[in-house]
Amino acid sequence: MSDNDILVKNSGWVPLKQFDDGRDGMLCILEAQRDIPFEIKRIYYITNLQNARSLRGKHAHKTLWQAIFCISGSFLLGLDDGITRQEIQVWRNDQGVLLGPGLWHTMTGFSGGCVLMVVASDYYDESEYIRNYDEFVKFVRTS
Ligand code: T46
Repeated sequence: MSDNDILVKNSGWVPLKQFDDGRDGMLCILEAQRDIPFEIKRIYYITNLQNARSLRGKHAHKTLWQAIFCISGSFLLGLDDGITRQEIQVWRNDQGVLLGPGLWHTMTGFSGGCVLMVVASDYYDESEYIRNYDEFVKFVRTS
């Protein structure tokens, strides 16, 4: 087991196909139901993260599957499945992280110029979020 192994449930690394064209740049490709294990219904991205003290996430989803990619820079992804907690440094733009249901996640420690992209299995639905940690613990214990 390496320091980089993802141990929490409903997660894991999502490697992408990449073509390194040297000084002409790097091409990364993401295909639904091939590289991403679900049908993609929504894509969003997060920019203008001011500094390492910026904080996003602090919630879990009841049913949604997502994969998060760090297109530029780096950040720290905190993952908690109600039993196991871990923190992962995400910096490779050809390798995302799967964020499945029942997984409390936080994003912190953003480097300058960090840009995140997320692909999601469904449209935005606030009723599908769990934003309270105690509710999250009850949810994972009963599901
Ligand atoms: C997640 C992490 C990785 C919308 O109206 N539509 C959308 O598709 C999204 C993503 C957000 N919003 C609204 C809802 C809130 O009023 O934008 C506001 C901020 O959303 P949220 O607090 O969920 O943002 P993050 O960056 O903390 O979390 C986002 C995703 O929302 C979330 O699903 O897992 O990125």
